[in-house]
Amino acid sequence: MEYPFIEIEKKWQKIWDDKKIFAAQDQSDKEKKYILSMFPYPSGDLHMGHISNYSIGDALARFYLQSGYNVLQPMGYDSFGMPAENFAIQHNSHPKITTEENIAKMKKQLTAMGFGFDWSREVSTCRPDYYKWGQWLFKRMYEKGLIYKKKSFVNWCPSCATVLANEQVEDGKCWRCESVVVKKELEQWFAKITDYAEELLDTSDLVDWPEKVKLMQKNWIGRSTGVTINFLFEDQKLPVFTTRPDTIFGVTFMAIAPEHPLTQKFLQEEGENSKLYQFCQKVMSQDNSQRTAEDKDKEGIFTGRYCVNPVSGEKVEIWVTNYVLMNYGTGAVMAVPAHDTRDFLFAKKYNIGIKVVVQNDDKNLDAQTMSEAFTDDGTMINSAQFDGLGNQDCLEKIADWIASENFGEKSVNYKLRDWGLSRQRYWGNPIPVVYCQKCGTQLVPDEQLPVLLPDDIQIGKTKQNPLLSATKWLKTTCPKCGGEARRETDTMDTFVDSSWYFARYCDAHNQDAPFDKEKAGYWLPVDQYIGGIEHAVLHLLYARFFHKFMRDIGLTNCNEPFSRLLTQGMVCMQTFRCPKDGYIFPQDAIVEGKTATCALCGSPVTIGNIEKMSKSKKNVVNPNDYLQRFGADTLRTFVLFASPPEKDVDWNDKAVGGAFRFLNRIYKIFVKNKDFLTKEYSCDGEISTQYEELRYSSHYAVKKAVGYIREKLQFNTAIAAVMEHLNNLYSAKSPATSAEKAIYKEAHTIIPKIIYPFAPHLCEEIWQMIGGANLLHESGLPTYDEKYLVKNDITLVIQVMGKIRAQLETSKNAPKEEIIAKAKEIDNVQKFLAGKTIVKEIVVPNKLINFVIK
Ligand code: ANZ
Ligand code: ZN
Repeated sequence: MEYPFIEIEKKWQKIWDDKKIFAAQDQSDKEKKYILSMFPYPSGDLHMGHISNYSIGDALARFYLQSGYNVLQPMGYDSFGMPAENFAIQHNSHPKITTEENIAKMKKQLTAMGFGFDWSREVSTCRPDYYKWGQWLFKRMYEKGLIYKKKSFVNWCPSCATVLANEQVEDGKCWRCESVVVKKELEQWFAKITDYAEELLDTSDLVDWPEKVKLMQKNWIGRSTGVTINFLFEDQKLPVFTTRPDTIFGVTFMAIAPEHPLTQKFLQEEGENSKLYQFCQKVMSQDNSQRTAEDKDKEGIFTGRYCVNPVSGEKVEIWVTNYVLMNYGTGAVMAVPAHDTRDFLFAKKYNIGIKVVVQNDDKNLDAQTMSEAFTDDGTMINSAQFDGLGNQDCLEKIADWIASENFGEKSVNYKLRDWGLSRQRYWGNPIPVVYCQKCGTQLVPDEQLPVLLPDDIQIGKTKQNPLLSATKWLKTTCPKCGGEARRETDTMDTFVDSSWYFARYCDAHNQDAPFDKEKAGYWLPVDQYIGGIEHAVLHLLYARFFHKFMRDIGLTNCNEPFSRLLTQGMVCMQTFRCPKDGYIFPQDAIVEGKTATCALCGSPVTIGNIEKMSKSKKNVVNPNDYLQRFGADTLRTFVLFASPPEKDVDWNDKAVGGAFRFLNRIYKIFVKNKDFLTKEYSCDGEISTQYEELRYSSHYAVKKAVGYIREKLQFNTAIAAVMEHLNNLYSAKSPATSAEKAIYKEAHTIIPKIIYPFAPHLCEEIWQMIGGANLLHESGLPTYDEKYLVKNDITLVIQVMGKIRAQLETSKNAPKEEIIAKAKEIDNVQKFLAGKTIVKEIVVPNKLINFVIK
């Protein structure tokens, strides 16, 4: 018989909902806990990644509810964005309609999983009551000089027909569709995240973030300290950024980017038929990662022009090269082939001079014969007054000297670029700006917010932004002169929407502000944030930036939005590949031992790796199927039991069945002992050893489970502890005395209390079955007593051939072999055993040992 999970789960979901047990109180005497899982993009179907993410979040939220906290666990939808627009185009519908449909579908599934969200705070980023405040924040940023518009070369994905942020380009490809990204010069809106670079580097308030994520952010921000040195071209300054001022006397050429203003000037002088022009065109069509890759050919062209090294007074050739990027430093590099690998390769290729200025202390370098750049430390040579010093010492010395001589100044550079947040797509938050012929760029006044996204548009007809053809919407009036004006048609990157949603949850229906300061002050920061590692540098960096900005305009008062972060592992599964059919679904692979055949064509199939579930590899399972077969509690218990939350989960049907059987066994023993469990028992009477063991088992399970959840978020260990305890419970004999009955009952009641965060429906059901007062979260965490975790000592009688010879004090749980060995060592026992052979030991547990000898 299977336990009736369908009825049980429906029943308790309704009770929780009716009693509003997940409604968080904005004011409370209890301590607060804000548990947040990253909100989903509403695709319409929950996938296993969501199930795992939200099972972790809900287990924690329920655990803290049980522990007596005022818990906030909200949910919403990241509902603007290109996928929604594309989905609507495919389904010949409108994103507004399809998005709301998908949200309804997903909410149903989230509810069916029994996740305890405070739905009264639901936010959906595509609804005007939310995006109004995104526009409002955009304006505040603009007023603070943190938003600006500039013409620049941007990453353009031809297939998505939009601009991408640097963070959204991976290996030169679009993070979403993997098309090769090209450069396009466009007027773009930017947010000055670089103003916060220094603060974002400080991770001291990120109490419990994975080191890996902190490091990824640090590398992404990429702080370099060095010197900006002003080379001279005619009477203009040509600044370069270098981290190696100690090599200033070794400069043999100047390398500048094709996009550099000086290059642009040369191009104007030489015209479109020049070699320089052709070279620049070619390089500019390559993406940055291609241009800088170590293994890519260094290419360049001599401009025929020279500049002057301000320090040495030497004349150096100016080259335009592919490996210098415009968007780092100053877009110009003082090239030192002797000590920089890229410069060395370039100089060798184009026969440019090499000058050693840092001598290798182990083996003298010769500029003529050296086969690679010397990038280690050594002694300064050919460097005027610095000769003979260690080059490390000279980093600081030369920097100081350069500054004092006015050749340049010390400077700091970041890899981090300002965040380009214009998107040329329809389904996003309109940028609250209008353009007036007379007054130029004007912000839409606060009273007119939100700028509503028009509904009556034609999408999917052309690749251009549909807003460009929304003629009625486009035409507006200038807030300053009242004359005719045109609306901005760019919409905001959806990462803007997700950069502050965690704060909106604190006060989701506020009509006068993004959220109330006091409410946000109470709830923020998020105590535990849970989501995928893929957001390590995108969302998590943007959100930290926004949060700090909101703090600076007085909306929040803490420094960081998320004090703890858990990046959950991925749900993985075996892949199968058929030579004819490509990847095939696991159910189409007939596995026998270590080989498999394709059920579709009979070919031998390659059993692949266990990999992240993905549609393209066909190794996906649909949570709905499992929900119907086993119920939500099994699904939740399985994903949490399979591995610690930050590790990958290997999906495996057998193990899911195992989780189901475990829950069934719990249910069965409660049904069987229901009548017994509703009565009360006193502590009178004897307690047998077996019952002492059972009591130990209960208290041990509680200690272990609660400890592991609270300190390490290791739900798997907690579940394993209960599995072990359940076995002990099943093997206990019927209780004889009242005291034993009390122990037997306790051994049952701790189970729903421990398992509640994982399988809440089943636990409420059995709790109610045995007359538990209240709902489980109100009944508190299970408790244990250290006293019962100390194993009692016992006294054994030691006999030799049936005659008492000694007594032995020992722990009753000590292994048999150990006890026998100790007994043999007792003097009065040894005496009788000496010179004899032990035939056997007769052991009466906890009572005696009798040695039979010959
Ligand atoms: C001279 C030099 C000599 C350099 C030497 C290195 C070694 P990080 O550490 O990443 O900040 N550089 C500066 N701007 C650049 C740009 N726009 N594109 C490509 N390369 C650029 O790197 C700083 C170093 O990268 C700078 O120090 C500069 O080369 C180069 F033996 O200057 B160095
Ligand atoms: Zn105007």
